[in-house]
Amino acid sequence: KPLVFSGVQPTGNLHLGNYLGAIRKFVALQETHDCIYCVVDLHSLTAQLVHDDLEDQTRQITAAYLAAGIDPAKHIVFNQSRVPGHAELAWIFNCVARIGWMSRMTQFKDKAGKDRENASLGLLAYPSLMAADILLYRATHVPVGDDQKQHLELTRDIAQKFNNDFSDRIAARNLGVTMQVGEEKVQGYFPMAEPLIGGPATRIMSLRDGSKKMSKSDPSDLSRINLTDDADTISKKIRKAKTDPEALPSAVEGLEGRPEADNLVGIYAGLADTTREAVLAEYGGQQFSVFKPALADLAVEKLAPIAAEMRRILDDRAYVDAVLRDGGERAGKLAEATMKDVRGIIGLSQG
Ligand code: AQP
Repeated sequence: KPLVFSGVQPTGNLHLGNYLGAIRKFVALQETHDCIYCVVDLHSLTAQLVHDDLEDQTRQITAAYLAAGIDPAKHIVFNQSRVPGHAELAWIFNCVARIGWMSRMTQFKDKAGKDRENASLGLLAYPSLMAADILLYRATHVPVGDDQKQHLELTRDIAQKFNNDFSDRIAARNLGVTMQVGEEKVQGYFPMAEPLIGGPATRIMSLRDGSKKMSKSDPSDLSRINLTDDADTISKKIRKAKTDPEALPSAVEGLEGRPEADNLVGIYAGLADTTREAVLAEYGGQQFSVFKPALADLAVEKLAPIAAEMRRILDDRAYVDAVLRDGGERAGKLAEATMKDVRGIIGLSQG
């Protein structure tokens, strides 16, 4: 089976964007793939070093994975810092990647803002750690939201440079696998991991501003629906969501130039597991005064059971910790096999 890896940072309340863009896809992929789902706690240090409750946030994300339907017995669920190979491989990738590659990343530019000199070095190197997360397991498929597409391209660049720079040593140790890169068949140690970005909800936008991504770090809580919001809060946030005065169009082309309307239709389609076309076939011509309550009902119907299950799981902290410990042990074995190969390929003395 192809191997899937993905992760979520323990940096605050999970929101509908994280759920529709990532976690719901994680759940679906379990049927057809071997999956490793990580709570990337080392990544969360890049933007904020000191957290009051990093362990609890890590448990929260773990509970969300489990409540959404990820099976930790069939697949692997763990937190990144338990497996030292992530940091070790990231260091090696820091020496493979070029500073220019990193400083061109839009996420770095957005998060570092104007005061780049004061951003952490970790924020600049974030994509290198992400490449290490994926390639430590030689994962081939990575379900993510659209915002991570550029980082996945960089992961492929890092894999390709490593494969090229060490091609003779990989071949000498017989560690290469043949893979298709574009038109060409090439040999390499690390696979060219593919992003899995698809469906109607790859980039959920803020409810207050259709040009900004829904984000954990937006200061306005009204901008996002948190997975833990209760029914009244969800309804209120959807009622207050920014829209334009027009009725919904009857075809998707009519959503062009209407980012807020497009976003709400996309959210409905994502939650109902259908397409924008199907949503507009039902609601085209209707006012937001009709569509918004229907969307709120759907969001509550889909999210309330997950929130309730998260609360139930979080009541048993020992269970959540045991899931992470067990997942960490299993991930650690896979990671160590890769690191042994990598140390050998590079020539790091292990004798
Ligand atoms: N708005 C979104 N729409 C669709 N997918 C999204 N993701 C995040 N926001 C959206 C996807 O969720 C996964 C986990 O994200 P993360 O927590 O690792 O990092 P992030 O992208 O930085 O999340 P946030 O919420 O936007 O946090 P901040 O505020 O810190 O920037 C990823 O697959 C991501 O694509």
